[in-house]
Amino acid sequence: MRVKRFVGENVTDTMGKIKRELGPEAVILQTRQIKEGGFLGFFAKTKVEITAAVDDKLQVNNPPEENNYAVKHDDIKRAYEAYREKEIEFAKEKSDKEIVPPSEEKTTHTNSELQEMHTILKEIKGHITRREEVSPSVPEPLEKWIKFLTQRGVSKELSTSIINTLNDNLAEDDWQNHDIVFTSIKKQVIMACTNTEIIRPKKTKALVVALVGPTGVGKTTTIGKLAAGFSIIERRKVALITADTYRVAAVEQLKTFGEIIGVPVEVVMTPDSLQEAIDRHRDKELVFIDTAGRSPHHDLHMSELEAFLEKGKPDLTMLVMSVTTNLPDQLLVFERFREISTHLILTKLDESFSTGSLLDLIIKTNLPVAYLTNGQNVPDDIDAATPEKLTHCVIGEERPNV
Ligand SMILES: Nc1nc2c(ncn2[C@@H]2O[C@H](COP(=O)(O)OP(=O)(O)OP(=O)(O)O)[C@@H](O)[C@H]2O)c(=O)[nH]1
Ligand SMILES: [Mg+2]
Repeated sequence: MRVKRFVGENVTDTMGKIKRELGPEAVILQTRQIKEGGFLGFFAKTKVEITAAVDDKLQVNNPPEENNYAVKHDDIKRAYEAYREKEIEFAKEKSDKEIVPPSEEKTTHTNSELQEMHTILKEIKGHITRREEVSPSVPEPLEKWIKFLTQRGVSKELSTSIINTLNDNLAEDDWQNHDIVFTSIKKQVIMACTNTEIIRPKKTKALVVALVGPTGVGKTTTIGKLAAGFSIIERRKVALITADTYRVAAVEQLKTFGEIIGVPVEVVMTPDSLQEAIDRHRDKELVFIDTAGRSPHHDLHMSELEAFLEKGKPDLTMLVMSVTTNLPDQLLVFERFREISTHLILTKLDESFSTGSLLDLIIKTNLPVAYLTNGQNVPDDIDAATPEKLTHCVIGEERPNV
């Protein structure tokens, strides 16, 4: 293994040097900004220092053949990994230093939480009573299909309603025919999942897209995937603005990531500066706004977010939700974000075995689903949402043995 430190005016420059000297297999170990030159601390120039390493057996002395893409796929992955490492380091430092908030806020917070839970419980109870009163019973041969759907994560209420609808349209002779029943369920699910819509940038006007949602659901990672995909694969002019002022230490690394994929990154602290930053990027085709994760229980944080969005006026505001969150919590989140959300992005599909609850979520929110993410790898682990992919998540691809 050969490790070497490179210094340059900017990241693109320095990455170029690394590639020329160590070849495309070089791994970035660390990226940081340093001050060089100057006198008594004044007039020093900011430079970029990158420490890179290469396995001696892999080192290529000849420069790699240039392909159409200025940036290699692995560069994006490595740059984003470096950003994430920095962010995790920062989060750890922050939590080590964290002081417990004064008890007053804590009590209010818990009270409002309890109140919301109480309301939801009441709603659920009312629902169950109503269902017991009016729901027609399902014929015995079809009951196992309700079990199949609930095991996939679809709520009992929705599973029963799907099988009841199917019962209305199916001849009694077909109840035992698993292929016919499964195809019929699939048809219903596809129909419920038709509302999908991806981002379609225009050449003539910058499309401003904000990602919002609770903490840790994958907003920043998804923006990384989208920004890399649109700028490198689709060759679109992209800018990234982050309004997440809680991660000051990670911002430099995010900028580094942006530089590598050729996307400017701006950090804004106030709603006014968000508006100015968007105006500066009117020449782009796509402007992504990353926002800080917001707990739906925290009114002050929600109002801050709303203030940013009022000034930024994004064309699309995508509510990011993880499928690993349980349905009642997802619905609580949706209630808090519904006024500002235009689309849904569903994340962490790779982490859940019962993704059927997304059908409940899609039906209840009635928002178009834009993307599905299925892993931590930037830029690969993202798919445009389609009715077929959503259906696959809900009921699987193969007919089950019920
Ligand atoms: N398994 C899996 N992990 C993911 C996915 N998307 C994001 N993650 C991981 O989830 C964690 C949080 O991701 P972030 O992108 O920082 O989430 P965020 O919503 O920006 O978080 P905050 O800014 O703190 O609100 C990271 O470890 C990501 O790698 C996904 O589709 N699948
Ligand atoms: Mg984030």
